Amino acid sequence: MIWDEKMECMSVDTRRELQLKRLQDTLNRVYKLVPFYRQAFNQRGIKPQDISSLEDLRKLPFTTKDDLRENYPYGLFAVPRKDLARIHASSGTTGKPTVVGYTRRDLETWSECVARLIIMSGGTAEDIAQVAFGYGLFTGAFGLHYGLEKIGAAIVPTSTGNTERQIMVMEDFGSTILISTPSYALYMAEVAEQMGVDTKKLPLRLGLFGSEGWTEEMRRELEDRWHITATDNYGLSEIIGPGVSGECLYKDGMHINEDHFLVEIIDPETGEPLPEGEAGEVVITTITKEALPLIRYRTKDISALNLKTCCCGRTTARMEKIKGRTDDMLIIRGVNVFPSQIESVLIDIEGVSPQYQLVVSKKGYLDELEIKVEFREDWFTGRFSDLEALEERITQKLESVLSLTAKVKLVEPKSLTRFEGKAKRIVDLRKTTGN
Ligand code: DLL
Repeated sequence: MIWDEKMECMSVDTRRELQLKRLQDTLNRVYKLVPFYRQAFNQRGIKPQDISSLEDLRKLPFTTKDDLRENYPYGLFAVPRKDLARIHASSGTTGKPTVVGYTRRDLETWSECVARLIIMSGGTAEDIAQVAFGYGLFTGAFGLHYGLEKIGAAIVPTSTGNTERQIMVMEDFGSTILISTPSYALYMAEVAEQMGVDTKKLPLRLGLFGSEGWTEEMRRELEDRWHITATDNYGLSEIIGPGVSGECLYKDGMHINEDHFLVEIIDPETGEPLPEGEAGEVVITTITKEALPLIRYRTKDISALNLKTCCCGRTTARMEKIKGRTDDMLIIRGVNVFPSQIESVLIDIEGVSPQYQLVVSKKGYLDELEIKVEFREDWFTGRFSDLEALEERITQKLESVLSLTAKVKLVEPKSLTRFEGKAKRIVDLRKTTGN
């Protein structure tokens, strides 16, 4: 099923006309209403009317997270306070959060965008959807909540945490959709197994996972453990929250809601746009947002575009699963590696569980990586030599697939920290180990 056939399946040319019109409207608004943008455009000698094609987008300046921080909390808003209907924020690991605002119409746009992605992953009005994202300033829970409401599904707003209770609710209420981060879904599966719940017997049939990176291997793991179909969806608070893009059941890239967001892929070093298929940094321009329109926002997420029409009939461009973030890339002895590449290798090795932690430290001038990974309980025979052999196998596989030299340390099942929201798999000791 398609939620908004007109917008999701329109011809590419018609969509481009609509996008250009909406882009021009947005530029006029920000130029008039947001001093930050007026100044940034003036500095480059650009007036909104100079943008006469979508290709002209590249003439516009980027917006970064630092710009939002420097204008904390409301400096980039384009509406008066009285027109705000909601304020959310993204937590951020240090300092102040990034504050984002919505008008009534923005909330309506948000619901529509999320409704589309729920329908495209196979959700229906008959479903009972358990929302195990944290309700609060985080956009994940409310965003999915509104989309579910829009399509008429029944919502079970469990929020995060109290995992045994989550499982009990899932079993007793008969949840058919689980909504969470992939890492929390994995933890929940472990707890369900511990509680003796047979996941095969549950009515759960669909998992809508997002908000953090996860690999195809992790998808397989979650689908096997829960006996569900798992789809990916992407978004970020600054742009709207969840609802920027999502997978249909072909699971071949995430359909972008292109009538609301223009997505470019750029070379993060030079800032130049990259052609279809090439991986680079995702840059997003909002073209319908009222409260917080953003021009060429640099997300730091790495993906590539696919402009071909999908087998599902939607004509919207798709973005590949996020490969990592520009600020998450590790450089270990000259080898560039994303945590997702390490995850792909680990999960595929027999005896290894998908629970891992990457510890980065500094020895002299070199970065060193230690990979702590749990072995599987059902694999371990009790022989120490088996553990040594497995460590050796992992080390070799990482070398042969990624040319990565890392110290591998197998740890006991359930010994690493579990996560209820976004997983924190990298422990960076470099700041504390000198140099
Ligand atoms: O995580 C919005 C969201 C909520 C998306 C629920 C999907 C589902 P923030 O907390 O602002 O917003 O974090 C945004 O999370 O820049 C990515 O680095 C990462 N991220 C979000 N979705 C995905 C995904 C929400 N599907 C940041 N795959 C983004 C990989 C993702 N990373």
